[in-house]
Amino acid sequence: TQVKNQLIDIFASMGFEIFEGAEIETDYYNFTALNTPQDHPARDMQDTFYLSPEFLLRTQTSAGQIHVMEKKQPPIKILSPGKVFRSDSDATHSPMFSQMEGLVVDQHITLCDLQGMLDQFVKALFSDEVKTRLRPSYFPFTEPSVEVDVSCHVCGGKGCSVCKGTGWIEILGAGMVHPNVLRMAGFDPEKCSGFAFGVGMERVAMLKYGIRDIRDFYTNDVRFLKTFSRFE
Ligand code: 2NM
Repeated sequence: TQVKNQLIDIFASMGFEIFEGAEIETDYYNFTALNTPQDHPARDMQDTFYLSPEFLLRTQTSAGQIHVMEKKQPPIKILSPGKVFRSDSDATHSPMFSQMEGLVVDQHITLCDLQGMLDQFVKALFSDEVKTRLRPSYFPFTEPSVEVDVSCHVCGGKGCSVCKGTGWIEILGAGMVHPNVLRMAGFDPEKCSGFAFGVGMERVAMLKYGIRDIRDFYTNDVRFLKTFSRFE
């Protein structure tokens, strides 16, 4: 909750509006409208909790952002925090976790806008000394897609156990909204463009506070919870 509130504060100060969608979505909004075709591995029953052939537990909060794009005209600048569900479980993966996705759609939005905003974001989250690095990646709903690293906030980039000697830590995924996604939402990709990003909130909390096991967030061990009590 503390990390969620901090993330909301940072993005609200940049002018993002909060939109929390529904946890139950349709296959169309969670996958098809996000340019994830029927035979894509992300649709596999092993990853997704289906409630029926049509309904499922959303695997990403962007499902709700499609509803916003269908109802609103650009400029759109929204932030979607909330629970998401994936059939995956170990020390760094939980079948229920919290994601926060951001979406900006307007005329003349570029990858530079994304990079500049991400720079501001990580400086506000960690410290003014922290840098970002974009690596090419793949998501069905963005083109180009990038993975975003931050310089290690523990060693300053020299290399330590937290960054496994590399000086960099992966923090989020992002990219330019795919023209197919814009088109399906009713926009003309010749007239507008957008960027989007998604960050795992538990992952951010684990990095900031050195938490090693994501399951600690849901076990309700009072000794763990008390570490974060602030009596505010
Ligand atoms: C990510 C990475 C890249 C994303 C895309 C959209 C939408 F709605 F515009 F299609 N929202 N969020 C997105 C893009 C999410 O998460 C790792």
